[in-house]
Amino acid sequence: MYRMSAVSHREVVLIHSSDLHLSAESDVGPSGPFGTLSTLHKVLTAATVAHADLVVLAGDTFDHNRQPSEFIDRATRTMGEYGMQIVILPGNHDPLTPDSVYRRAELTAASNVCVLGLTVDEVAIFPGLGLEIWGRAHRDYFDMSPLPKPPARSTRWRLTAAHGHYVEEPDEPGRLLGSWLIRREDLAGTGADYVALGHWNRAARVGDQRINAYYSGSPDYAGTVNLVRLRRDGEVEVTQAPLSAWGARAGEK
Ligand SMILES: [Mn+2]
Repeated sequence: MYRMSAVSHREVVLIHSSDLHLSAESDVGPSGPFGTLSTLHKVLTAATVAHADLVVLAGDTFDHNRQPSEFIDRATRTMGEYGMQIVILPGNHDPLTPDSVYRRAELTAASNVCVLGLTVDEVAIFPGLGLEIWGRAHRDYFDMSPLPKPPARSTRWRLTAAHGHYVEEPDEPGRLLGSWLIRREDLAGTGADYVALGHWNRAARVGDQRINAYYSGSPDYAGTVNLVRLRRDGEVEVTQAPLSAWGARAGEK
């Protein structure tokens, strides 16, 4: 039985981003469709500015799993430098295959980085925040359901992370819908206080009024991250926060 501790009654601040598509290629030429390490710096600087307790990266943090070890090390080091809790959901570009970037990284050594499906099972629990994050990692490149039936909630706040494609009208006959589908009822079924979605480049709220389900969009495309306040009174406040310029923190490299 979970007992709420006094600390769980303070406001919890989250930054939600996704689809950074970090790739070593981008550091040696025009960045093209890929994110650079500066994208990661910008997201984590925005989290620092917002005094975020936690950062959720809802999939496709890396563009593909064939990153050189040196690049993975630099990204991992960057995540370690910022210090706040970072929860990563592997997406369809960076799934937990045997050669996954996450299996090759020294991520478990960085205590502030949690990879759903790897360093924990499907739920990461943060007792000090009265919060848990449930999410199903992509484990290969095949279709899967990003939002199956969730386990029972064990903390005051329940967040869900999912990487897939939201479809408003799923039953149109003959329409090709693609993979990793998320439907309105899947969102409502999570019963979460906030659903952090990834896979779309643009930021958007989806589903209906029963649930706070948002795509953050890719930071390079949207120019923003989602700032989520889990307020003491139980309300959930979602806004888009601009990316801060990389280097806003003194001495940042
Ligand atoms: Mn994706």
